[in-house]
Amino acid sequence: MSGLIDGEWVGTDYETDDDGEFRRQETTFRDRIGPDEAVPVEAGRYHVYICRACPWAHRVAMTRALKGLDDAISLSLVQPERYDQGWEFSEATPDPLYGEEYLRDIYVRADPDYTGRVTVPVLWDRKQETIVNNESREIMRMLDVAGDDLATRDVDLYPKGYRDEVDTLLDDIYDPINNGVYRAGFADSQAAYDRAVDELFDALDRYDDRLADRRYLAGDRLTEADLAMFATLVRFDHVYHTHFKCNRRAIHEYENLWGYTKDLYTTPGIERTVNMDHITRHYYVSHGDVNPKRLVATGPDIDFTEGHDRDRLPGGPPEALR
Ligand SMILES: N[C@@H](CCC(=O)N[C@@H](CS)C(=O)NCC(=O)O)C(=O)O
Repeated sequence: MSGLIDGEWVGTDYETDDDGEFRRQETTFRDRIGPDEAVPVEAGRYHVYICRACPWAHRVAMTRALKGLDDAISLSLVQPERYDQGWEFSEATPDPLYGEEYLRDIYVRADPDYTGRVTVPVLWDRKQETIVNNESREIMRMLDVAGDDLATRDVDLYPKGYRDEVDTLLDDIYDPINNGVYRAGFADSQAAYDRAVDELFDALDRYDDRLADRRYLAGDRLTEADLAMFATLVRFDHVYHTHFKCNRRAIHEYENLWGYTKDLYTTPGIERTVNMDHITRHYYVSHGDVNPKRLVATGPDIDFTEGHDRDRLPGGPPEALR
């Protein structure tokens, strides 16, 4: 067990099961913000703690940026490197709410007896001084749907008529792709690694095909599923390919996935949520068991802004982003 046990810090190791397979823990704070929920939608009430390196947190940061929720929902960062005390605040990335030293202090404020991992993203309620939710998929959905009342831009990432497909896509890419890179990187046995890598590249091939005649995963509309996919793809060539040994192929070598990644990167609002310096520092430095010398790899030399040919496909970014 890592993270906190009954509010006491016990460390940051990742556990694998008897087969050497990495198992991600279920998250525990699962309240919802919404007009019919216990937690109301209110400007200025909520804060999100994220790390720019984290792909799960990235979904939330992108939703906030695309919908123009910056003034309504505040956001702050933790230091990208994570050592044995877990996520830290620093002079460059202070805790704006309480001036705490570690993110775990925020978890203990929410629940003095908290048992579980201390993860980002965290959605914090300033009024009740507690964590509303720490599950990225749910926070993304809350900001997207409930956050509509506070949004300054008409951007709907869970459009009616697409909802079942978006949910199916989010489920379908989670295990082999979003979590698949971690299953490869944190595997403790060759068999677990081989399984993860096979499933990952099978899924990437499948999605490369799917994107041949669709601009986005669900078709002509940009949706939450694209944000979830992009968060993994944009990190892939710099960290997952080398650090997590997902090196059968790089994303910039795929015919459609590469153009798709560049298309999303250059969608107004997205680029400012990507911090490749934080991404590389986090991965190469934080996992001492995977990369004991903690040297940060510097490549590859690829340009997410070099242009793409996705405009030929039907659809495009929401009007409000053009
Ligand atoms: N299920 C969570 C997972 C979040 C997660 O695992 N975040 C990572 C960073 S990429 C983390 O904070 N790890 C710290 C730890 O597990 O100790 C979500 O999607 O929000």
